[in-house]
Amino acid sequence: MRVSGYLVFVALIAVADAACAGAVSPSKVETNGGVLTTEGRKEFVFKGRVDAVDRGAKTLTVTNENVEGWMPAMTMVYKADKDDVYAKVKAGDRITARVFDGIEDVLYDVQVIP
Ligand SMILES: [Cu+2]
Repeated sequence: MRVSGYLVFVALIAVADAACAGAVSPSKVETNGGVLTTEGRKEFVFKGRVDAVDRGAKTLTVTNENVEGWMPAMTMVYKADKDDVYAKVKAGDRITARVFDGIEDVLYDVQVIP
């Protein structure tokens, strides 16, 4: 059990790295299953512009500003922590969100900037 759990963890990190490098496929990171939790992780403020919303795949393509210590400015595919985000956010919106160290492709508490 310990070994298989570790392998799952490594696989998830590999997927996150691929997403950060610009891969366009949606992340497989499972945040609701307790595999990657935000507990104890350093939090950062994320700001960006939504380029596309895929309501079927449940992903957001966002061009983010540099987040010092988390991720440089880039355009990549993110998942939201809650499904209602895909209905309320549209291309062109500017957003803020909370993001966490070691979870590089999930946006938490997404807010549209009025
Ligand atoms: Cu990235």
